[in-house]
Amino acid sequence: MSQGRLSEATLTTLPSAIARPAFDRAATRIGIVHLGAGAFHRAHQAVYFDDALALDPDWAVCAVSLRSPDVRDALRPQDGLYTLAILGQTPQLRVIGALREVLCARDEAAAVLARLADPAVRLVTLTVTEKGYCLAGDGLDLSHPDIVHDLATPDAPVSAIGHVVAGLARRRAAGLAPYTVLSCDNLADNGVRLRRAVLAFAERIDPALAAWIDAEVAFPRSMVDSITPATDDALRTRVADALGLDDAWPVQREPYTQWVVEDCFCNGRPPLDQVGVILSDDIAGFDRAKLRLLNGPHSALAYLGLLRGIETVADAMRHPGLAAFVARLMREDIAPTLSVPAALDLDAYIDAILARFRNPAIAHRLAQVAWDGSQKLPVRLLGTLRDAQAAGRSIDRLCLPIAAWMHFVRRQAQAGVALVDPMADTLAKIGQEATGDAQGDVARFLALREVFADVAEAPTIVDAIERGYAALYQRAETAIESEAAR
Ligand code: CS2
Repeated sequence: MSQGRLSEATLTTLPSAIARPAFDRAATRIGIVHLGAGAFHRAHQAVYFDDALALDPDWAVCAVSLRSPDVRDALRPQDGLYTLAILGQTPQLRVIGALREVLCARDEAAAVLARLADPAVRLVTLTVTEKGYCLAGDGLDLSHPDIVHDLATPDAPVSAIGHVVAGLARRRAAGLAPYTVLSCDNLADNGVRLRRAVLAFAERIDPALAAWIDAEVAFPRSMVDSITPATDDALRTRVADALGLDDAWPVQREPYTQWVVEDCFCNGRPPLDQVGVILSDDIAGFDRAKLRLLNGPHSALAYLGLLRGIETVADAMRHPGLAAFVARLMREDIAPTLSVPAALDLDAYIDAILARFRNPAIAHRLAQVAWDGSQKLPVRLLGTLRDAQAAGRSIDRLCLPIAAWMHFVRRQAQAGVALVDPMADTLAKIGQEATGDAQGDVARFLALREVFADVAEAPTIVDAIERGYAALYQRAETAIESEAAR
């Protein structure tokens, strides 16, 4: 890389085809702290905030990584600027200017806490992934090491929950209004769960603070959607060529993007309704439909596709057996479990998701979707499975991706490949001990109550997973195709 670097100073040299911030960055104020400065935030919420800043300068973003300094180190020399590649039929590049500050909490703790206590900050948003909420079942996992740490030293938090509470405690002590806390992660009822976790934490360090949070702080629910493959060298090169400048960490996503937010904020909000966000009083139907119909099938494609040696979502959709399987899974097994808002046309929604999965312009790695299976399966597939079983419908197709996850874990463990999963050590042990005997192997996985809860107590489900596991063990191809054709 020998050319110049993207920054405020080089912004004016960009070719005219590259869109750039439509507002005066210097005139903006930081009004949002975002926890979890990963690619999804930068390709999704930050883009809506970038649009909103053209209408109201009060909502620039301070993006915080809780642990890794990588985003801070990449973006600070670029004054927070980075490129978004929107990859559809006609690719588009756009430089995003919404991030005015990028911090790493691990080594800039005081700056993060000061920002959370800044009266100009009125909104805290989060993308910390499922595991970042430190939940066990429906509530806060009080035995989680990060929570144990933060309860012992609430002024020096490491977890997202600890940060949210530490900031609120400072504001209350200073007589300031609180901020709204907005979860943007793929969890059903994300705001409700976050609120419960925050209150449980606050209750243990200061019941009066908990009562204040309970009365004053809003935790809207939200549904976020845009397929965002991890940044790779191909993207870095494409961006550098088009900009004539290096960008240490561009991000990419598909053209489709959706954000539905419950309209309850306790301290003002950006003009989200004017930049394409759907504000609604009842978003429960939207988030369930998205989790079950997009994320569930995504995970199914990941585990079944990886067993077949396929690398990307689009390639999995080119495999006739897998494509047919996933379409039937969506239409016949998942859709009937949903009660959706009148505004949502389920057939059209399913067609659109299948078309998005087929998008040949993005290389979305199945291995990326496969991360954190222990956290994703419960919210994406197990609820559907329980509902289908309770309604007396067939559950065989729904059990096949679950069996495929077990095989995926077994294969990685036996090949000595580390899993990306907060339960990696436990899973590796189960995977190594697996012998191929369906009953024994499946029983060891189902004993993970944190993942499967009461599923192991439903004999028909156990039986269907065992049959799926045995069929996949013998021949993945035949198992997928016969389920697709049933
Ligand atoms: C994917 C999601 O990686 C995954 O697990 O299922 O990140 C998915 O691409 C997004 O939720 C789409 O909105």
